[in-house]
Amino acid sequence: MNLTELNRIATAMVAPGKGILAADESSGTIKKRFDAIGVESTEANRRDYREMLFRSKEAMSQYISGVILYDETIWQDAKDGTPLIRLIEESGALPGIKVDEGTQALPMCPGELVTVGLDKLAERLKKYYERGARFAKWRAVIDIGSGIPSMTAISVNAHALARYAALCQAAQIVPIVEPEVLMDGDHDIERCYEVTQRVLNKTFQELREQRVALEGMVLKPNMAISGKKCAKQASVEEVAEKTIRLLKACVPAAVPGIAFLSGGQSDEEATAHLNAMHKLGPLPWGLTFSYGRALQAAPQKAWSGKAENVAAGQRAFSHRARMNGLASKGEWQASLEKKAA
Ligand code: 5MM
Repeated sequence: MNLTELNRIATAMVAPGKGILAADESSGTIKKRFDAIGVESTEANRRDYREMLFRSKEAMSQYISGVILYDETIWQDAKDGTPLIRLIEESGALPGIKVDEGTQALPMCPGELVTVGLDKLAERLKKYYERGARFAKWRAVIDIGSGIPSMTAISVNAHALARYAALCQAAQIVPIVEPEVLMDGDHDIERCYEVTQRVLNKTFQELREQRVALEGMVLKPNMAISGKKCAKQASVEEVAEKTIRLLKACVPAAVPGIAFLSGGQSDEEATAHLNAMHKLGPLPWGLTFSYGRALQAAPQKAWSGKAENVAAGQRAFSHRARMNGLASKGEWQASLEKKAA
């Protein structure tokens, strides 16, 4: 393992002004997204959609540091035969790959999930590296509800995240470690804070025990935020203040960067929260976005599966990427959204 190189990649992934595009929707998830815009989820449509994103020059060259791909996409070619992964490399962004194989019910823990995909992971990582992937992603899902999460679910998911991270580093791939505490539910921000704290503490304990080099990884956490159905929604300032307090308490400064998931926040909320956190600096790590929905909802709608809408889709993507790029430096203002509208 070359830790200097892992650290260089991890640092580039969270460079100020840039963030990560999570375009790693599995077949089931992309179908849901396409259903919402009335597009059939065929291999050609998935290719056309992702090709549109990766050929968005402004977004990709100025605001996107890396793209998380799904297995199908990393092997897919653009319409003109160029591998999609080459489009990403040519734009200057780093290609990454989702390597978890989704979740399964956790035995003895009703309503809880464990992420799977460790079997043969070493072999898969080797192939992905040869194809050009320089970082990977594994997502653990922790739900908040009555009596959950259990410490069992937190432990097994943290253990798997650390196993994955160690295998990545051994394969010279930077692991994005994503323990997502879901924002579905009616819990308040304090409960989210308390559960996320337990999850992060356990995750870093496992990472240390399994000898993962913190200098060669990126953390992808949720923010400390009110549940979607909570009657009292915390303000932007409260989310920012609590999230930074939580991360400072749990994430060692050796970690080069933190890149948030958006988790179901609206596009603008996700941008405003990141921006507000940067007002609370200086921060010990790079802090940016690794959004899926909050970067793609607008371009998906603008594109709607029509070739004549490609330019409009690219404009919508570039706008969101620029807004989040500004937020990653604390330079975003709500008025910039209005001007664009
Ligand atoms: C793009 O969504 C990713 C893939 O999800 P599935 O494996 O369920 O298809 C997801 O892992 C994503 O990378 C993160 O959760 C962040 O996405 P959001 O939409 O929460 O920013």
